[in-house]
Amino acid sequence: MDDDAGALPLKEDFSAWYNEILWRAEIMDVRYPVKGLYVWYPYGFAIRKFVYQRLRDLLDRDHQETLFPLLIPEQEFMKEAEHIKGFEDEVYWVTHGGTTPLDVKLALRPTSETAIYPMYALWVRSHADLPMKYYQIVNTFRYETKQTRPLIRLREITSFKEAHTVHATWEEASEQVEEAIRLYREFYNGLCIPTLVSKRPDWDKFPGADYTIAVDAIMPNGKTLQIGTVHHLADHFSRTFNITYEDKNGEQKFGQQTCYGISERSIAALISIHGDDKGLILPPSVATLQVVIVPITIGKRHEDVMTAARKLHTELTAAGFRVKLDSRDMRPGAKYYWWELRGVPLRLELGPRDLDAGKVMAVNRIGRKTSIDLSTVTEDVSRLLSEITDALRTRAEDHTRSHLCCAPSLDVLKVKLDEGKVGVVQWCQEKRCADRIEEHTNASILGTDVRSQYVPETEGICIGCGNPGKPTLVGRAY
Ligand code: A5A
Repeated sequence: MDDDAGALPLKEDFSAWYNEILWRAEIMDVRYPVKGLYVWYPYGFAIRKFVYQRLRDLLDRDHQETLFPLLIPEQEFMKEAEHIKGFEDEVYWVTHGGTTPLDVKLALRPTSETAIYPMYALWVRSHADLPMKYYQIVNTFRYETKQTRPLIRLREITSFKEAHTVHATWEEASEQVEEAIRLYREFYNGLCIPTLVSKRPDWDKFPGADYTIAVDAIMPNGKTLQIGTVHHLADHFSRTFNITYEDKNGEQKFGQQTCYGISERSIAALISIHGDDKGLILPPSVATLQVVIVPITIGKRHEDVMTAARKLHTELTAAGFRVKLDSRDMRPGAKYYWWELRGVPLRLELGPRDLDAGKVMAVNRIGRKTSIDLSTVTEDVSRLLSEITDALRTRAEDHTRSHLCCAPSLDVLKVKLDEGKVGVVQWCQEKRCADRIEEHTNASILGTDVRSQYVPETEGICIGCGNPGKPTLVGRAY
């Protein structure tokens, strides 16, 4: 990478910072010549690998991974009326094989309900097959018309995790919705990303769903990013695709379904929430490298120091850490800068004086220095890495807490949103009032039934009409 590109924009100028960090830290290259399609650099792809491994580990507890085709025949795609309405403007169509027009147009999946459910109709037979919980991690295509942004709004979503479950009853499906929310919370807690969980208003639910619960994060500029959604599909798709099972009494019943998805927006949130003016800060759990060793070699002590550094590298690698020994011929200061930009949580500086004292200097990515004993280095590194995790989590929680603001009126809400806050207001659930709130503030109703430790359960009157309201999140969303 170009090392002479000048200083990184300050994180205060979030949009500029975000665009720069993506290429400087080698996460995404945005120069691919198709709008909304971006390329993963190996360094960024390694972050993706660790993030998605955590997601897989969580799902694999009681889901099974599978893989369905990318292409969906038009007649399947067009079966569920609400679903079509929601997606028809966003679908890419394959119309030719070579120069021959296809008899049946094929959709590039924008999501996979209509690819998966015709097969579920064949697979689900009896109550003994239920619950069925499968997921896949695939690319999906959406012809987005809002401004595209790397990792945030893509036309090819490269890392779309979608789970699709079938249950015997509506209640069991709704319990699965709760389970999926617990799972997503655990996932994001592992990434030190605080979440706001709420029920989307009816007009904003997934096309074809009974209801949608969304997970949002507050980005550094106060905008919200939807980083996951869980949908109760009831029997809307099972009726269309004829997914039936024989119950215990020998009767045919329609399955009750859920689906839930997460994309590389999880990585956009990870980068944005933790980074600082110097660059990325990666939580150790998903850091491409957790520790970098920088040898400080002067004159005739060069070999001594290098030998000790190699030994340290071997020892930490054997203990299971992701470690790099940076032995490039560069000034130590330039190496510090390089690895700070790339978010490595812990740097070990080893010089002749440290070596003589049996020590190594540990500097964490948030600026804390401690001299640790070479004899206890694995325990100390492990402790220092968990300290960073705790510090990142606390910092992100403080950010979330300080960006949530109760607003007792439309005018106060507008002021708070303009200051980059997310509003907690009372709303009566009527569309009429929602329109008023959204128009007055140029923001969106994110959801009600807010489940968040950061949002108190208050009662009050709707800021639109004065009738009884429910706590509701209002934000400027990506
Ligand atoms: N089948 C269900 C799971 C589904 O498609 N749900 S969804 O449309 O809400 O998408 C799931 C998640 O993918 C969203 O919550 C959002 O975090 C992410 N997502 C949606 N469109 C995206 C896009 N164009 N670019 C990046 N991520 C996107």
